[in-house]
Amino acid sequence: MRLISGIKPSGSLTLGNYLGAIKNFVKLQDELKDTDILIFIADLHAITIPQDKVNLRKNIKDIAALYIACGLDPNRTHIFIQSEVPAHNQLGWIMECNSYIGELERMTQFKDKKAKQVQGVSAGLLTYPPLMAADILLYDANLVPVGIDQKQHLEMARNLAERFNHIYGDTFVVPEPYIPKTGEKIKSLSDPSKKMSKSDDDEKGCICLLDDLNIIKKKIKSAVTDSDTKIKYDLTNKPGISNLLTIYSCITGMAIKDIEAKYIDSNYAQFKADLAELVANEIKGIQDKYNDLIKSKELDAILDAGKDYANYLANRKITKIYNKVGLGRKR
Ligand code: AQP
Repeated sequence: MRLISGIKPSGSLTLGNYLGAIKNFVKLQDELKDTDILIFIADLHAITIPQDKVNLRKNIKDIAALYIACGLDPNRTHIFIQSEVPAHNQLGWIMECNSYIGELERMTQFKDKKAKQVQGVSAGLLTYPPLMAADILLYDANLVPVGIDQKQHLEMARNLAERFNHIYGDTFVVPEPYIPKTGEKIKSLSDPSKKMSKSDDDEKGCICLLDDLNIIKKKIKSAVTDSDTKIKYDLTNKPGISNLLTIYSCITGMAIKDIEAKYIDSNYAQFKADLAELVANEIKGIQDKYNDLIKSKELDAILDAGKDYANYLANRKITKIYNKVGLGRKR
């Protein structure tokens, strides 16, 4: 069994990335003892939207350090940077050549990002899913933990694997998504109708793992709720408070029903104050470890080891794929 997933360094990591993705990577790492685990930093995906090169480099290193600070164990999980494994691009191109423009244009994320883009929309934004398929299929990964918003891209990776296997013969493992039950979509604190995203310009809506702890508390205390007073999970009528309950549940592991019962006689201010403390405490632990790691030589050594292992697997696979497609000379 092999598990793979990644996060793109398109900004500073958010509480959404942590609760919807990284916390699950860690849980799976600890549960799936016999599984080979690869977690990468998807820097090639980040440049589908224009990035400042200094920020991009910082975000890449930050994510690597945060992966470990959040609990990924480099002795158990291979951590690497996508652009340091050229076979991702090689297979990405083959996947693009097996994708249809119509199906790419139908992807929700492409439509959303295209709508938000003020300047020209890059071709890379359209061909993001075939590259993501390559990221997964290159390693014959069975299991891909992602948030619900990435489910459509994963479906596309499955389709591309099946399409390729049909044309060229059995080559790829068809991957399964793994979507966590709670915390699958953490919403913006200022507009709970939209997802909390690291590239969101609205700073109040988003908690970054590297935010000052007092600012984190303030953001939670001023999160948008409603004019009612009951602490009750109701996505339609109380999206703000439902989002805060989801965050509370993800941090503590408590069931939403039990949290509702705990706060039955309480008010929003008390609930938010408690949640602010919980989140700040959790993030403090992460920041302490991050601060130790970020300037250390250890981080580069971990990324070098991850790069070597990923290149070893990926190069073996790409040779087989080139032979199946008939590219170059037989190797
Ligand atoms: N708000 C969220 N709630 C739950 N899960 C989330 N993820 C992202 N935001 C939330 C999950 O994090 C993983 C990494 O995502 P990504 O960086 O590769 O892409 P993304 O989903 O586009 O993340 P962002 O933060 O929204 O980035 P931008 O703003 O650049 O588009 C995925 O598993 C995702 O589901």
